[in-house]
Amino acid sequence: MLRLDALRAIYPHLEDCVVVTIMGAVAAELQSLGHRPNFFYLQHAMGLASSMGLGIALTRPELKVVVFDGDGSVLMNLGGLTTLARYRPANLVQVIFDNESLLSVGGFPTATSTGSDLAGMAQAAGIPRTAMVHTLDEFVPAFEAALAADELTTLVAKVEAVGPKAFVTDLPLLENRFQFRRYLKEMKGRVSA
Ligand SMILES: Cc1ncc(C[n+]2csc(CCOP(=O)(O)OP(=O)(O)O)c2C)c(N)n1
Repeated sequence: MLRLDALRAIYPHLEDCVVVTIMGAVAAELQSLGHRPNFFYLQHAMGLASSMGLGIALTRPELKVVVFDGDGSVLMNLGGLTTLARYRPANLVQVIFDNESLLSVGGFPTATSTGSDLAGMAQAAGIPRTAMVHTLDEFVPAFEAALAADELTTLVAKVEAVGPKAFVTDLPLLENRFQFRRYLKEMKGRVSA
């Protein structure tokens, strides 16, 4: 499965979610499908996308939060899984695109390439819904079920180690930050009105 195909298949569902991604390839791929003000691409802070998603999910329970993570990022901060499990926000779905490599910095293999099982780790950390999928046909229903579940989910999607040719963006980091913040603020007004 290609991550870009997986993102394209679920893209329509993301319109009504708050989306936080890790940096690099996945951010570039999501942007290539069309940026939205409810998408935030967390730069530099590798391993902390789930922590940012957790903060939003806990403080804004009326919103559905989707985190797009990577195997290297999650492995860099395995405590992120236990913290998610501890607070267990029902409105958060973490998708870990596991390409068994640090693709964005050259493709060095990660520990999932030698058998470490991130879905198993998430389950052992106490995350109530976990799954691992290998094909697009498995991924789409699994993601839709996670969105509908109303229970914290970590979905590991095995993908090929293939990314975009370049990570060029015309969306400056600060613009993304201010736009995203405004989106969260405006949504608050809309929900409580
Ligand atoms: C603390 C820290 N260490 C290293 C980096 C450099 N870096 C940026 S992206 C990346 C690889 C991310 O790997 P993964 O989460 O598996 O995603 P992929 O690139 O494979 O999509 C690395 C090592 C960083 N940004 N921050």
